[in-house]
Amino acid sequence: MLTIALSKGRILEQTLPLLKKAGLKIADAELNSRKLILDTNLDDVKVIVIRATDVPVFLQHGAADIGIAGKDVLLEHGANGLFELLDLGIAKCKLMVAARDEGKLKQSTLKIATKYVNSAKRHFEGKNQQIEIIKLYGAMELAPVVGLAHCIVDLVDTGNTLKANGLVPLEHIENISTRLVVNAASFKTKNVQIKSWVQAIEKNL
Ligand code: PRT
Ligand code: MG
Repeated sequence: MLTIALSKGRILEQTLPLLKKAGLKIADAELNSRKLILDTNLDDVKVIVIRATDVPVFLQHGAADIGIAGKDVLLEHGANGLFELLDLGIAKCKLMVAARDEGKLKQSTLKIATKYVNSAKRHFEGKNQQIEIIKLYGAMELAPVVGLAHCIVDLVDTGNTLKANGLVPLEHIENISTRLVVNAASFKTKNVQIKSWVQAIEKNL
């Protein structure tokens, strides 16, 4: 049995067609049900659809063999004991520092609102900048506007959300896309099965 953990939300929508091309189909009735473990057209493959941030956790504990998640989530989690096998090239964006203007970054202690605490720390430690992190779970763009933080670290795609809130992208941290990762132990014990899936997906990218 092979268990594949998918990130729900925007990544899921773009992942399903890739799986379908590789021969793995999930019926709409399954997707629209409230079931957490979904049957597929293959007896030996099941799919779980969970929050993106939970995907590396399930994999690390061996509760799933293959996972699909954003590089942002994997970087933030650390992804120890996981192998990244494929870049699916979907849900692309950039992890960036943004503020109302460049001057806002010139602080002895820079206040940063973000859900990417570890990635933000790594970025600013590399620049020897003293920081204070304010952990948020969403609507990061609001923080500089209401004076909660000097800047944010967040994902940027078109830049429209920043613009709509009077913010500008200032520093690039990482290019982000969706990755296929595997649990290292599964990769040993289910090597043939995993490799054939990875090749089937890769062939159709
Ligand atoms: O709801 P939950 O908290 O579980 O997660 P979520 O809302 O973050 O999930 P979802 O479905 O939005 O998917 C998130 C994943 O998609 C991320 O982990 C990335 O890997 C990927 N991704 C790609 C993005 C974006 N592009 C993106 N633009 N995730 C979020 N955004 C947001 C960004 O945070 C900002 O608010 O879109 C806004 C910016 O978009 P632009 O186009 O206005 O710049
Ligand atoms: Mg969401």
